[in-house]
Amino acid sequence: LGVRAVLSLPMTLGQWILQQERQHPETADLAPLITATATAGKQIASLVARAGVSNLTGTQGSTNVQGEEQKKLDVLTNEVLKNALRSTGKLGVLASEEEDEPVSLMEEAYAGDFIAAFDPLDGSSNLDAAIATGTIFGVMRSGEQCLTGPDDASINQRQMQCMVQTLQPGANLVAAGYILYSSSVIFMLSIGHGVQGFSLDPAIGEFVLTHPNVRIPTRGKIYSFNEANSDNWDPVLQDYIRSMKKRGYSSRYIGSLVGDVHRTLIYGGVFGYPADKKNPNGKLRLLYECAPMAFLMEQAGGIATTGKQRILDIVPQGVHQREPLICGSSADVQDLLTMYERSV
Ligand code: AFP
Ligand code: FBP
Repeated sequence: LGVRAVLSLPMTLGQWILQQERQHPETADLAPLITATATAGKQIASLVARAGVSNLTGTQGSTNVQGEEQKKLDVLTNEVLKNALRSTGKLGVLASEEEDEPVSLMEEAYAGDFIAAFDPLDGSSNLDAAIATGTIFGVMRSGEQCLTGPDDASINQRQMQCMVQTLQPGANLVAAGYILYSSSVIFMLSIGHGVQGFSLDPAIGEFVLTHPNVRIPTRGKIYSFNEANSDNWDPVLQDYIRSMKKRGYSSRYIGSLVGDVHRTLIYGGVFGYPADKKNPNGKLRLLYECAPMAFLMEQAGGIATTGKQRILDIVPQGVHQREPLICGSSADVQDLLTMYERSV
């Protein structure tokens, strides 16, 4: 490469973080968490790419608290991400799809007051067929009382306070994103100032800024729902999808949230995992699936709703609570919201 070509290479994630520290000093303390997430993402990308070779496909023989069979890589990637995040010294509590309860780090000397919620390997049921998977995460701040409870407060009381603080609405997120493991490894991130996308450059082993200031198209041409559930949807949603078909929309559905949301962010359109008669709250988990995706969607100019309520306004009652999610291009999602308004 000539000197000019080298100088025109995209900015690395590390350089971008330094730039953000100057432009938005209030976000500076997020830097270790973002760096640790990116490092864990590289490790997970390598594990996913080598899953077949390293005998890491298949199940672990255990189930998570939601009764789902855990894949070997669900368990392994949970450890990778947990270790990376706790080593920053910035976390007070972490909540994961693969942990029954939030894990308090307050007893550790090296802990901070951020809360992270994540799904280490979303879409893992696709893994054995080498289909796209992803990591999803959200970061919130905890209140000061987590660290500085009354002098006579026992460590258990403080831990309990921290657990309760995990149950914050998505509107309180200070950072959220996902890492997509597909034909490229892509890290989509927002720290509340738009959405930036970084691709892993295998030549240098770094994430580089390939999608600056992502804006979702106002309208797309694709809808993405599991139509096998459509007989159990409400009539308004059934009408909405019928109207999309009439208007020439195409259907795309991977069954891997990160892949389906990423395509929706880039091409526009609408992704949904709605409520249905069998699953009145849909399937996706609020804290570590719906809320981070909703944060990214809104930061990119899109909408994320249950159909009745803005996702980011929902105050979780439980760590693994499920909510319907419909998100994507503002005009496409607004069409559905208008149909719901007219139906009452
Ligand atoms: P797995 O992690 O078990 O593969 O579940 C993935 C997921 O939670 C999400 O990524 C998909 O959007 C959704 O499930 C797909 O669910 P259906 O199979 O019901 O369409
Ligand atoms: P592209 O290469 O244009 O994406 O087309 C892909 C394809 O030929 C097949 O890989 C795929 O199964 C099919 O088109 C999808 O077609 P449709 O858009 O009609 O669902």
